[in-house]
Order: sequence, then C-alpha cells, then structure tokens
Amino acid sequence: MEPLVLDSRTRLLVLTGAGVSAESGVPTFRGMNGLWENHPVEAVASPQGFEANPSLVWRFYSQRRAGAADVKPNPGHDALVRWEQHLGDRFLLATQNVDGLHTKAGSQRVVDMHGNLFRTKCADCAREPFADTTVHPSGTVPKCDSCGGRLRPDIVWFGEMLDPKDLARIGEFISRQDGTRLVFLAAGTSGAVWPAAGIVDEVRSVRGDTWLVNYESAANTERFHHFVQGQSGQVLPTLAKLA
Ligand code: BJW
Ligand code: ZN
Repeated sequence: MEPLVLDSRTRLLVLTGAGVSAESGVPTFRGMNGLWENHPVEAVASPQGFEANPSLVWRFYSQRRAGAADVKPNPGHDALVRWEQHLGDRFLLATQNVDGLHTKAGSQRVVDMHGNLFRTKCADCAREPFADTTVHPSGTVPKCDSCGGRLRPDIVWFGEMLDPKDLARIGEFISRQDGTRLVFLAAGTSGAVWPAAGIVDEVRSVRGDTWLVNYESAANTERFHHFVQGQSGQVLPTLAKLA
C-alpha cells in the first residue's frame, strides 16, 4: 500500500465521521438504518423535531450522553494524535463527531463541526453554550436559568448553519499559502452530509491530494485520489510515513 507521507513540506487536513468512533463502541449514525427507537433520525436531530417533541429529543441525547461518557479512544484516534504531534500547526482535525473522543485522546487542533454532546445551550435566549454532562430523566425538558426557556443540546442539527468561525478555520487551512502541499484525509464518514461531504472538492480545487479511509465505499468515494478500504482503528496506525 502506498504510504501517506507526512514530511516538513506537507500540511494535513483530516475529516472524521462516526466510523472512527465505531471501534470504541459508539454506534454510527447511519448504522442504525437512520432510525432511533423507530423514529427517523431527522425527527430527533432537527429543529422541527425539537419543536414537535423536545422531551423525545432530550431522551435521545441523554441516552447518548450516558453511552458516550465511559467510552475510550481507539488506535485510530491515537494515530491522529501522533500525526498532530509530528506536524504541529501543519495539522487540522475537523470532526463531525460530537462524542469528544478526539479531545479525550489528546488531539488539540480540533474543529467540532457538528457541536458537542457534552455541551448545552438555550433554544430561546443568546446565553453562551456551557459544558454539561447531565443525563436528564425521561420525559423532562431542562429549563434555562437565565430566561426560563428550553435548554437544548449544543449540536448542529439538519437544516441548521454550521458555526461560520469553524468553516472559516477549515477554509483558511485549505487556502493557506506557505509553500506546503495540502493533503486531505477523510475517515469513517459516509460522505452523505454537507458541507463536510464537499471538503474533498474544495481541496481538489487547490490541487490537494485526497485520501479516504472507510469501511464501505462512501457516497463521494470517486472524488478521492486514494481509497483505502478498512477499519480506521486498523488502517490509520500504519498508513502514514512520518518523515
Ligand atoms: C467505518 C468504520 C470503521 C463504520 N472504520 N469506517 C447540499 C446538498 C444536499 C443537502 C444539503 C446540502 N447542503 C446542506 C444540505 C442539507 C443537510 C444535508 O447534508 N443533508 C443530507 C442528508 C443530504 N446539511 C445540513 O443541514 C447542514 N447544515 C447546513 O448545511 O446549513 C445550511 C443549509 C441548510 C439547508 C439547506 C442548505 C444549506 C447541517 C448538517 C448537520 C449534521 N448533523 C448530524 C446530526 C447531529 C449530530 C448528532 O446528533 O450526532 O451529524 S447528521 C449526522 O450525520 C451527524 C453526523 O456527524 C453526520 C455525518 O455522519 P457520518 O459521520 O458520515 O456517519 P455515518 O453513520 O453516516 O457513516 C459512518 C461511515 O463510517 C460509514 O460509511 C461506514 O462504512 C464507516 N465505518 N465503521 C472506518 N471502523
Ligand atoms: Zn435562555
């Protein structure tokens, strides 16, 4: 297998998805056939779903908080930490995962594109999002101390805008002109959710090299120069040549 060469002339953007956490025991998003307890995921991961049934949405996220609290990073997460230690500011990790496992593993230059399971914000006022591990009792909706409105998970749901600061950080890394060559590697993601699915084309537009590591073929596999099929916890630890 051709190695991914990470030398002093390379900058690396990594995009991860649910597949990277699968070997830690976190269920993937579409691995549930797009269903949670027979509800379509859009019904529990969308602003419309929250308006219609906020206590159902809190049960979904409370269950996931409980499930993700004790999980541990796997060798795929650890490989990304080593790559970052080697590359320093020539490394950026954009993750769609909300489970916090990259930070737990020791990654530092992380963009949480879709938010964080262990953060809460107010649906009704502009207070700052705050760290929160609470698992709420079934059937309840927590209230905001500031305005009395409804709290919600600090997650980017379908139809919501990603934080423009996060998109700018990724865009600036892609367009950086410091004499290095850009390499993009996506791992464990179905390539079905935008704007993450379009990063590969942004990278190609500046002539970057593109790699996909995934268990199955993704929706955008043909957009990548290299496709390594396998589990990220097995592939990532041996894929890169640090030079
Ligand atoms: C392994 C493995 C192992 C397993 N090793 N691999 C352009 C075109 C069409 C639609 C749109 C568009 N632009 C925007 C949209 C609308 C929408 C969208 O993309 N819809 C699509 C479904 C078509 N996007 C949005 O709404 C985004 N907002 C936005 O763009 O705002 C502006 C706008 C709005 C509306 C219209 C136009 C513009 C927001 C997206 C937010 C996504 N949020 C979610 C849920 C919340 C988080 C949560 O609760 O967890 O985030 S959706 C869900 O999908 C979750 C994930 O982060 C995300 C990506 O999933 P991921 O990571 O790819 O997981 P899976 O399960 O799908 O795949 C796992 C893969 O791993 C599989 O391929 C396995 O084979 C593999 N695998 N084990 C390696 N061990
Ligand atoms: Zn409030």
